[in-house]
Amino acid sequence: MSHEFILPLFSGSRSPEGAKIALFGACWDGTSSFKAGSRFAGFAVREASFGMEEFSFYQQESLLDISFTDYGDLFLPPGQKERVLSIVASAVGKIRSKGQFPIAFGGEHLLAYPLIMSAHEQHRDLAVIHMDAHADIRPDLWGDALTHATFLGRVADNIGFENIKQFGVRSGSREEWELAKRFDTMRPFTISAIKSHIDSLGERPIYLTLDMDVLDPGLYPGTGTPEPGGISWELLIEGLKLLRGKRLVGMDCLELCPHYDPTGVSAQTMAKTLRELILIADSALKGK
Ligand SMILES: [Mn+2]
Repeated sequence: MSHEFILPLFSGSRSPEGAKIALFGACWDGTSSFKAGSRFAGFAVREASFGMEEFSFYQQESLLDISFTDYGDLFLPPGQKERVLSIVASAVGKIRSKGQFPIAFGGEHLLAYPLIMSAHEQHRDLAVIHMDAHADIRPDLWGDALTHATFLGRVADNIGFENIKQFGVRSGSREEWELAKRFDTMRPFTISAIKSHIDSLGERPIYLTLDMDVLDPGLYPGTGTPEPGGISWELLIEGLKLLRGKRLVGMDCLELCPHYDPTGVSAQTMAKTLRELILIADSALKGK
């Protein structure tokens, strides 16, 4: 690699067409119910990636050995929810049609809806793993059925609650609690719970949707709906590593509002989580 010009690690500088893994920013915050600002996540993560070492101590692998690219951020106009959802659906569809493994990052969790539906189009027996502080299965929020607090309920409308498991959830409405109990969707964020669920899926295709607010807000304050009592970084990474070599077919890593964390640690944390996710995606593609 040339050292004459510095670029962020996630710079889009690697040849996009030949890459096996495609990163892209999906940064929009139109239905954020509390503190908006995740539309700025893409720039913050790329800036943070300037300061990131490409080698992972956790997985003993280097990003420099992985075939990945960063397409940059999708243009998602503020407001215009329906248009934004269709832009995300179309973009991820194109990435899938090139045979690339999509990893979306950045904005509010509603954007996972078209991302998961696109995976489901290709893989009808899809299983969804949801890591989040929030249940996100409300029938509606303030009269709107399609928001960042309801998106997983809409996924369930399409694929069934029986194909969804949630880890780390610690906040929601009474209605969500009852739905989660009725369909048995929630598990604690522990290594044994995640492992036993993944083992139970066998060879089924898996989509991982990761809301970074699953972390404790003391570690990750740069998010729109911080929720005390979250997990540690070490536990997140150990939990994610259980997906190595499994039949993953897509991932997202969402809900960074960089401006609420002036230290920049939250953006660093998302960048480093993406490093780990890229390595996990690569191991999934290799099946080991
Ligand atoms: Mn959340």
